[in-house]
Amino acid sequence: MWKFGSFSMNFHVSEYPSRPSEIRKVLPWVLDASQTEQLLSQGYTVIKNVIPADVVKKALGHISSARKNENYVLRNGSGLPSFYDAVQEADQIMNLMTTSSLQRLLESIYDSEIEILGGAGQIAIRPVDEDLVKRGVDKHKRANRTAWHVDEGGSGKYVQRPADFSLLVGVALTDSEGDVNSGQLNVWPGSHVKLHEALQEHLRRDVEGITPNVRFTEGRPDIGKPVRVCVLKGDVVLAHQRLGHCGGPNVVQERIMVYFRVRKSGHGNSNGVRERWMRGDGVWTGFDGLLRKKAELASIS
Ligand SMILES: O=C(O)CCC(=O)C(=O)O
Repeated sequence: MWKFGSFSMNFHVSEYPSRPSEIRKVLPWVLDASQTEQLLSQGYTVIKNVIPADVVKKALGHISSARKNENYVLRNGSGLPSFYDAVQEADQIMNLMTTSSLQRLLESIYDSEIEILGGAGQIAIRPVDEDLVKRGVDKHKRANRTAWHVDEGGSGKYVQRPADFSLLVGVALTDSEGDVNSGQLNVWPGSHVKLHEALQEHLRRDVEGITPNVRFTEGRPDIGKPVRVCVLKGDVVLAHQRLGHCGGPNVVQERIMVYFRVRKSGHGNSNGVRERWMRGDGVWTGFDGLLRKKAELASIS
């Protein structure tokens, strides 16, 4: 019994924690076996419920104010908003990474400190495509087999800079579930390996380094059928930089994601991941924590 003045209280103290399921709830910064396997083999995975609801709410409030104040420009072609740097670098956006367990989860994947390109998250809004709705297209139709892209390095050239980051990290601020097109990120499972090899082959053939860039924009190969990545607000999707992906059509309700482009600390150094990828090292070069987890899983199976 603990006493203070006239106030007294009983404390019950367990000898040791007895509910293992609670442990997973407070340790969400470690990928489980199936997430590890999916990330390695398919190039992407989803982690449920990573970002606390109040952090999501503050980010949404910040985005809503930025829209009211027109702190963005409309991108040529798509007409989608590109927010000013100050909006995307703001605490309400960066807190998605730093005040959740996300940063620690990423550090555990690389077994290293991480860097976030631009020190910012890209606010990606996909409104309902009213034209598609009016045309009454098949709401379930998958994206075209060659509609994918991979994100470029800072200069837009893979020849000198094969990629400035290694993981695309998408934080869902709205729900987009099910097999109806609701603006989900579309990904081509397994394409990270094929596209890494295709890029290496292209670079090997281009011995004089005269190709101005290797963007895979023209004549993109058919890399199969995409899948829609279904998420609820607060969930996170991780996708390897080489994974073919695209923003999917939306016939449901406005979809908002924040994308961080993340790399292992030292990625751009002379012997960093970027240079090792250039030399032909494998697509998981630098993902030391993930590779260790893979070895651990292999040793117990
Ligand atoms: O989900 C989206 O809005 C598109 C994401 C994408 O393709 C990208 O950021 O490269």
